[in-house]
Amino acid sequence: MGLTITEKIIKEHLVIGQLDRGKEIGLKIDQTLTQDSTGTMAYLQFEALGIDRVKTKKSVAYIDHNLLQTGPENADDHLYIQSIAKKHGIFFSKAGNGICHQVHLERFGVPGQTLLGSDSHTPTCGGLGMLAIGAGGLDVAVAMAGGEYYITMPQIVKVELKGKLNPGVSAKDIILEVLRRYKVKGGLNKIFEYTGDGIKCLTVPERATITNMGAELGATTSIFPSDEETRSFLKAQGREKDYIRLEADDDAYYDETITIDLGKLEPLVACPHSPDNVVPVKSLDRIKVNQVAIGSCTNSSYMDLMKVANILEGKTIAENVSLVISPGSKQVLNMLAENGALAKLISAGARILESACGPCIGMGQSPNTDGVSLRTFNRNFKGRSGTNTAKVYLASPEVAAVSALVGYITSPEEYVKDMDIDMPEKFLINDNLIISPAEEEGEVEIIRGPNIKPFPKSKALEENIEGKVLIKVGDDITTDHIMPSNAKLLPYRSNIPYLSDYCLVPCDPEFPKRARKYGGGIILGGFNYGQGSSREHAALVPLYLGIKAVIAKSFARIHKQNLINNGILPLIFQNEMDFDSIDIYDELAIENILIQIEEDKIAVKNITKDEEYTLVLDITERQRNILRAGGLLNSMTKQDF
Ligand code: MIC
Ligand code: SF4
Repeated sequence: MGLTITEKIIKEHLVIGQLDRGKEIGLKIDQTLTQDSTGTMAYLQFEALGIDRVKTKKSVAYIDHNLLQTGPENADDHLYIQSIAKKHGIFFSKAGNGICHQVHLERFGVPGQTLLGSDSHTPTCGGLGMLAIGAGGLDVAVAMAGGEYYITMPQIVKVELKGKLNPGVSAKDIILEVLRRYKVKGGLNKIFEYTGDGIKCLTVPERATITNMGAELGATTSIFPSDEETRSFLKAQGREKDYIRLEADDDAYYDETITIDLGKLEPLVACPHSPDNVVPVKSLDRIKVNQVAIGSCTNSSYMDLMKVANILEGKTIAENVSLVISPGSKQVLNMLAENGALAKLISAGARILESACGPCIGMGQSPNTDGVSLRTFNRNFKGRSGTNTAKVYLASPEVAAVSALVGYITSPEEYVKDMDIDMPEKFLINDNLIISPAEEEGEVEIIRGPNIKPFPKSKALEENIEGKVLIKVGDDITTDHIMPSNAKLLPYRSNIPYLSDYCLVPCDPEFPKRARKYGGGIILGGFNYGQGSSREHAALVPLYLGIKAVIAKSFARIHKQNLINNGILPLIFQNEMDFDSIDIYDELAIENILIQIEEDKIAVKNITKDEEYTLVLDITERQRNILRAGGLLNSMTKQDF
């Protein structure tokens, strides 16, 4: 039988295991990326591994998230990352060069290779045929040190795109349609492979919009073939030598197939507060917008912003709207500046922000109280914008630009007839903000600011686990709930003690105090606990607060691994109804865990209620060993590399 694109890449990179669906496999990683909000921690962990030079083909450290400098913390952390990069063989993309995923797509991604990034939107590079996966910082540190990365051999979903998009309908609507069908939990342990005649009309940046936001499905990743479109993109980026052709065999086996008729698709919007809450724009009833934000790693490419410039040309944004635009990279901003499109944006009333994540992660531009913000981003979780009462809608750049003019969320078809923006034959290439590593590691001194505090280390698994249930939360709790991020907190990503005062506060402001009072305990969660970001802080901070186990109905992929890497047990209910029997403050006990961990089933006693439940520890032998040792770092020795 033939192979899918995913299987072809996995076969080439398989170090451990086989192409058997559902079984654990270890992959060799060719490239890594980090960004500054997860990077400081990832490099502290890399240092703890004691490796001199990275062993990957290419590793890049980006500065793109923590760019508001309201105190010295962010600038200090950036200097730390820059010096680490120089010393250990990592390319360094300075602040101002752009969002990691956009820049990686433009300058580094290679079809057929593997990429591991300490950011959940790493799958962006799937748009050019790369197997690109998001992970916790420690997993990325291990990959930089030459260790393999483990995933469950996923099921492969074929997404067949047919026909051609109508004017005003774009790549964003394709991924919103997939989210409408699969929801935020539907992609767990799946890879979405795009194919069909419809992909021919999608440029690489448009494909990247789709693979980027595939992260919201909870999928392992998403991928497109590498074809003539990919070749033209790489050629226009001066990198044609990186091109290889890569497509699925005709007789490849897929676990599921879905078809999307592009001609029938209409402009869609994800309503508050989840990216899968998708409806047609036309079904909304004149929703007045206060803010329109265009940018983020999903929709800030040259073509996206050229469309926006064309829509805004010669017009003025509505009186009630604040329009902010953050171009994805220096390349994009530079090209818009040179061809005059930037002037069109400015003249229409746009507020131009630097090339960075910005409002997407609450780094400024929080909407007004109860405000409606329409964004081209990928996440609209409650509070993520920095305003708890804000209502955030997600849509394409076309919808955003037209709505900024009209003042209401508006379907763009009639405003954007014949607006095909061609991909340039040559992008403007100037890599002067990418700093190469030093030839010799000895030459470089590491700069450590006072904000960098040691990270917590877990201890080997104890005989018995006892603790109170410190919080009970519902379904789809995101890492933004567990470890919120905003302009005030992001500067402390290298300071776990400081962050610990904010853990799970959006769910219950008393949680950190309670965790301290009882010297730690247990978290109780619903389905899809830990969805969203890859931030390891959502495990490191609970570890610091003494959390020994999280019991949930199910876990999101990256967060589950982050818990294991930090020695916290991720347990699921065998019988979901047991969730209802347990209350906050109940005292739970798991006895003889060192013996119980040999099996999948774990018995837990509710001492308060005198009940017993069966929990499931759905992990591999390798993960069991990590838990026994008290986390990944404890379980590794130099021989592992
Ligand atoms: C996000 O979009 O939530 C982030 C900020 O990029 C995170 C990484 C982080 O928390 O630092 C992600 O998606 O992994
Ligand atoms: Fe940055 Fe937003 Fe993309 Fe995360 S989702 S990498 S915060 S632009």
